[in-house]
Amino acid sequence: MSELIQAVLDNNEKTDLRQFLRDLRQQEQRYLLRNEILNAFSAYCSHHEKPEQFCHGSHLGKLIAYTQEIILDEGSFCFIVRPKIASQEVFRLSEDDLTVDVMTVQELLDIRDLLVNRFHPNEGDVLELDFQPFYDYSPSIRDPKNIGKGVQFLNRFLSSKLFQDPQEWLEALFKFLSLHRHNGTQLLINERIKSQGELSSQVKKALQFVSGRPDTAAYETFRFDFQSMGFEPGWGNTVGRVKETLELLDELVDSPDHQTLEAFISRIPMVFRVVLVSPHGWFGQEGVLGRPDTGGQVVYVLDQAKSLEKQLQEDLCLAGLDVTKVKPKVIILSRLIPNSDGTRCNQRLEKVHGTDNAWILRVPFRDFNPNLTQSWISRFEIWPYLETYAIDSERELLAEFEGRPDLIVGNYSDGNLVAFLLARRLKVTQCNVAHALEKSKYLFSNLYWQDSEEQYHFSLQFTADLIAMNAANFIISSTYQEIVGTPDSIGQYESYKCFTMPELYHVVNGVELFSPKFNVVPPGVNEAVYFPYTRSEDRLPDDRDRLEDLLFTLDDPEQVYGKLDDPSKQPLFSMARLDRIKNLTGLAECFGRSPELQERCNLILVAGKLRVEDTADREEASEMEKLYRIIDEYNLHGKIRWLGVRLPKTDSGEIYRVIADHQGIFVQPALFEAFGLTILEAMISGIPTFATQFGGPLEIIQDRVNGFYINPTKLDEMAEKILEFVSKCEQNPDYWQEISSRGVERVYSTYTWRIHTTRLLSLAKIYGFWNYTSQEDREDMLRYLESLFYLLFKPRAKQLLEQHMHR
Ligand code: UDP
Ligand code: LCN
Repeated sequence: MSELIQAVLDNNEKTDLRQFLRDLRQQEQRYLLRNEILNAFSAYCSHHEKPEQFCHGSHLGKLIAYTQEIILDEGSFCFIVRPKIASQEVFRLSEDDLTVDVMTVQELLDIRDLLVNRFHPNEGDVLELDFQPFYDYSPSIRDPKNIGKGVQFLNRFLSSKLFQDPQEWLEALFKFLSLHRHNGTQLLINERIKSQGELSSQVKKALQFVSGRPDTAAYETFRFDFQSMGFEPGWGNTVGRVKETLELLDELVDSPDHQTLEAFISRIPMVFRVVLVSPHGWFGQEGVLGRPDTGGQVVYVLDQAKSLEKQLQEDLCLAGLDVTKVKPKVIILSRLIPNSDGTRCNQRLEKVHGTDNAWILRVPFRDFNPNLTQSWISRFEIWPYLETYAIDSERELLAEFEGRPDLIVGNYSDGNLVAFLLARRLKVTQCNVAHALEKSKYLFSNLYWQDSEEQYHFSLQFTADLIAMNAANFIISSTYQEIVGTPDSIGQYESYKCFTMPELYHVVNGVELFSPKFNVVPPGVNEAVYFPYTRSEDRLPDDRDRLEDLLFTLDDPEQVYGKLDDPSKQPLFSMARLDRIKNLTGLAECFGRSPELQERCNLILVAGKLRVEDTADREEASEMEKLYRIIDEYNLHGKIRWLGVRLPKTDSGEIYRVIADHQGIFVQPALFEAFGLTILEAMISGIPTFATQFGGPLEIIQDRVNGFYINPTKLDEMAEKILEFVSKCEQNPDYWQEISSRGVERVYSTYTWRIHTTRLLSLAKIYGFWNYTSQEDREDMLRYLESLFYLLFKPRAKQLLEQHMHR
């Protein structure tokens, strides 16, 4: 990048640069973000009548395109440039003579502090957090396009180790295989095989033994012969399967390669008991969705639990274990809320519908202040309760499982912190799922953290995030951009790389984005509930009629606000919680500003609640007020229906299909959406979907192929794009159908729970093996993280608890 700035200076563009900087000085703003920089540059180009070629093709144009931030300091400008994904360069450009100096991360963080008047050099340095040295022990990916494909990389790395140093690595593999037991029963190999050398020769013998038998013969028929050779259950349920597994091991010993390694490790029966940690919010199977803090994460975890149990049963059965005896178990660990507001959140144990052995286990927060801890607590406030919650949960989990779990998956910042505490105590593989990292959701949340601390407590949340993401053995993200963003915008994890929490700490290296711990494993959608509207044989006509009435005609002020003048117009539909970021109000405004759209469509919103007095959540209340204001301001009466209902699961599936029956359109207008399950639900139901271009939808949808992107910050452009579709459908009646079918195809081919859990279990096993072989290398990082937990997080959490005690 220094070459690019050099090129600007060397190529007669100096005057433009100087003039552009002078224009920036005229502005009041001292901190410009990418959008503002692009707008300022485009204003510069038009003001000076610059040709198009200059705006985008000049060296200056390119430099501007890569610049994420500009900070105006006294006498100089600080440019934060992102020349490629996951990399950042910072330099200072002096105003007088345009000299360029590269800045260190420390200087950058200081200047950010200075900008908000929180820089105090005379009081000594602020605490600096740097996790990089711990990653120096482990292998790292080189090419940013391979970020998020950690396991492929790790398999290559491990298989090359097996190749280069077979003695050490085969010995490790042998010891690892000898470890596996379930409920006291030895699996895979017994004490008759005493070394790696013996294992290799016994594998060849066993292969000879099975090779004369029919592939379909059951494992039980030769179990005892196998045992006398040193082999225990776990190799396969039939001769064919046992043969394949032994061949994989034989090949791994002789000529290791990454595919064989992955295939072999993925077959080892080493996961029987899984914990999915999701403490905050209302976690239940009915009547919880659409409440504050309870959205996609609950849907995700419940569906994942069901699919995991099924996959575990299938895998263990294929491995030759008797699943009626070796019953895999999945526990969703959540919070017990005594004042449960009509939900089952006050029940300790609840079976997950449609499973044999998946449960919701609810553990209460300790009763520090019954006024608070007996009821729902916002995810922003729960930090003080998590350590004791982890201690209590450990006891309950050990009792429920009658042993330790094999895998702990954390969800969201709080669940990941609890997963860290549990995994550390129980010595179990830890996996993290972020769902949404708040840091990038709230603009300047770190720089101005002190101003919003009372409401959001980001100092606790971001510290918890840093601890948990660094501690995790592996992280699954729903999209690539969740990790490292796009060429234009930084990723959610990337935003933890380097940032300041003024007067608290500076993070100079918050997480290694090139670490193989990152893996993209998107979620799926519950195919029993959400399926194409064309599958009429699976739809209940009564439900359809009832929901049709609810959506378009029912006159019940308790549930619905608004009556449609013409219910036959094409419905624009959206369903979300009334969070500011979900931006349902933006969609209403977009609709309000477009008379053409109002002429051709109705707007139908499912948004949980109708009345401000029914919510304790500040954001929800203010969004409701805003929505009422917009309806009045644009006089949308007769054109909009706002359903204040929380739909049971089956209804939420059918509601999308009814919208599809009406050739409707689904719009997801969020200002940012980490992933967006409603998009999968709408697409699989067959509704052409318009979704925000900020976040996960950018990867789910391929624009104009199986859906459309919208920019929710440009309301008129958004209305135009929807109108263009509506007009195209009017001209070509097949167009709606084409997009509808391609949306359905997209979900079935790429976003199913089966793909997700197969991948997740394979990762759990490979990272379990990697964890086993690299445990010592991780210990110093874990000790550092523990120090942060006890010395930084815990005292702050205690302060918050004291505040709570006085409420
Ligand atoms: N949902 C619902 N009723 C509502 C609002 C949302 O059933 O009133 C469901 C919706 O069908 C989806 C989930 O909640 O399954 C929302 O997930 P998404 O990932 O779209 O967003 P999140 O709420 O997690 O931010
Ligand atoms: C949280 C979000 O904000 C959504 O974008 C995701 O779809 C959901 O969690 C499930 O991961």
